[in-house]
Amino acid sequence: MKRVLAGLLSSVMIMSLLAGCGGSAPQEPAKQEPAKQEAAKEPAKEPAKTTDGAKKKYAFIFKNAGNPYGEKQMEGFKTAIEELGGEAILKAPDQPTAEAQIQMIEELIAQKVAAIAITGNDPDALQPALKKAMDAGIKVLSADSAVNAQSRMVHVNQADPERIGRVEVQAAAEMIGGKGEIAVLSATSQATNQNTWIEWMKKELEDPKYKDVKLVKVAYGDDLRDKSVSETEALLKSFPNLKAIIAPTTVGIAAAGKVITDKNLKGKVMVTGLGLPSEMAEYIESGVCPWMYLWNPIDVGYLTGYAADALVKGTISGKVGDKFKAGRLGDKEVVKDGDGTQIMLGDPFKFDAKNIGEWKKVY
Ligand code: RAM
Repeated sequence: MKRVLAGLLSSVMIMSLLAGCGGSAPQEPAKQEPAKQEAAKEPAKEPAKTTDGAKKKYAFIFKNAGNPYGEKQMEGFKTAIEELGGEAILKAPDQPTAEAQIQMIEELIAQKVAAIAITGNDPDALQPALKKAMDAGIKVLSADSAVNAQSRMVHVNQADPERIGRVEVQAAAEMIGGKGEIAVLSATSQATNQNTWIEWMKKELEDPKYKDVKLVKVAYGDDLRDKSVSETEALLKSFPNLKAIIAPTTVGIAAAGKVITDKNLKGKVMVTGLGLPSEMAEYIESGVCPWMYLWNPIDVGYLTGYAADALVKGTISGKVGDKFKAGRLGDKEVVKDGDGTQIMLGDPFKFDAKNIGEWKKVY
């Protein structure tokens, strides 16, 4: 069942997203690269072994420990690496800082891993450490939250950031009847993924149809549960007329859901954003969060594992047009991303009272 649902995700998500948004469907379908003639390359047959016969090591560093979303991503990465015959090393610092990640990168360089995949806590601060890793022959890629183009060979992106940002504003505006104060509860102030989505939220808000919607604050809960709770409480205190909170982080949205529930503010302050179905089901079922979005974090990790292996085996180098087979996710292609390159997983998927019962069992 789990696998069937996970597999169904990519095929049903565009339909559901478009069908489920009522009058406020996302602006544009994601731009698909046209199909190319050349077929994707099969991963090399030989298992991921070093010359002395030991399994090659593939590392994944998440933002910080204790985040169930990060655990799902790392679970997908591990599955992929084990399917490929390698050894997965999963790491996450206690605090979501670049400094803590730099220390881990240094350790992994000393361990002579074959690849480092990282969900970056800062777009630029990791550059010296990641360049050092690449100079040592380690294949480096980012996933979920990008590092700058000079610090990586390719980025694994969950979905189009423009769609992610715009759809969250559309949801909040619809929930509050197009009028009132809204706030964003984000992760850390340096997180590349959240900051990019927030930029797109602000662009969406420039549309005159949102003239009565006012973004009063962007708060940062740092993807820490307690801080996200206290930041939600502070928002409610500072903005007594607040009508909605958009949390583009699974930790933030779950904290906001809890605070709004505990304070009996259901229906008065709406919660939406990006949430993990298993953590948000109770708030979606109760109506505190009428609907929210996400992608499959297990698949983000799984795709990252296959991309890391394709870099290690030389099937891809991270340049536009490179193709590879990503296990059960099928053929994937490297596309442009600003001055760097990326591999796209899919589209954001809408979770609401109708489908949350199924999805909460999956991730
Ligand atoms: C949190 C993390 C992660 C982000 C999700 C939506 O778990 O910040 O990076 O992708 O939320």
